Amino acid sequence: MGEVIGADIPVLHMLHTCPFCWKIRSIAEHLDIDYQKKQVNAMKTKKELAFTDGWGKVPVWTEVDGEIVVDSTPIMKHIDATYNQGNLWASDDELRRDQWMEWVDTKLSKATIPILYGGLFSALQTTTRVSKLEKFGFFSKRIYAWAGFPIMWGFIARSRVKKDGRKPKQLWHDLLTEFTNEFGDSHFFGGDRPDLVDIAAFGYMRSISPFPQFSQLEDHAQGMAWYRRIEATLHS
Ligand SMILES: N[C@@H](CCC(=O)N[C@@H](CS)C(=O)NCC(=O)O)C(=O)O
Repeated sequence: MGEVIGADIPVLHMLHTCPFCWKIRSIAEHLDIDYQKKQVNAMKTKKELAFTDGWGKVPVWTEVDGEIVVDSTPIMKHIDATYNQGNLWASDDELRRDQWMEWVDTKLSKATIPILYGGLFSALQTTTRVSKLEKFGFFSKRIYAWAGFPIMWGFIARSRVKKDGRKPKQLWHDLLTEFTNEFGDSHFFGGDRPDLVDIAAFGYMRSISPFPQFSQLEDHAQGMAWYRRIEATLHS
């Protein structure tokens, strides 16, 4: 979309409930970056993101000079390098950082769908909430909330749950335990301060926060203590 070129602050094309977009919103709030959010129509992502040359997914970050950056982790690294001298990505132990970044992007990203859509009631509750939070046309909003989508998502989520063998809540609790145990007594994965791995992990977890299922994560004491510490660093 040509309209974003020439904006005087960077633009984030996003969906409100997209976990990858919450990573970008979180790093931008952590670094206190002034940017504009453009919520795309959930039924027309390909069309509204035609300017990305076939990428077609959110998040998309567009700089003031028109530079377009896609894919959430590369966008986070770009933002850190451009606005923060790369301090969040810098590490004394790059192997550990890279392994855990990969862990976050595979394990945590895959855990979001089962908790939101893993049961039929959950799927219905989630799609109804999504239809309120996202931009849709009048009719597609209703179709999205009540027709095929809960069933389709429920089906995808249930096959993931079945494959994993654990209940979605247990999966999240195990992942939060594994992640927070990795840095033991430190406040963050990054040590005294959150680094890019912390903020990416936080972004995935935060994407559950608009939904009632978040309460299932709130009783993981160690995970929530870490989550609240990161939340306290955000400028919103
Ligand atoms: N690897 C990408 C994944 C982005 C992604 O899958 N975004 C979804 C929304 S949560 C999307 O835009 N899907 C639209 C589509 O695939 O058509 C990232 O980390 O940014």
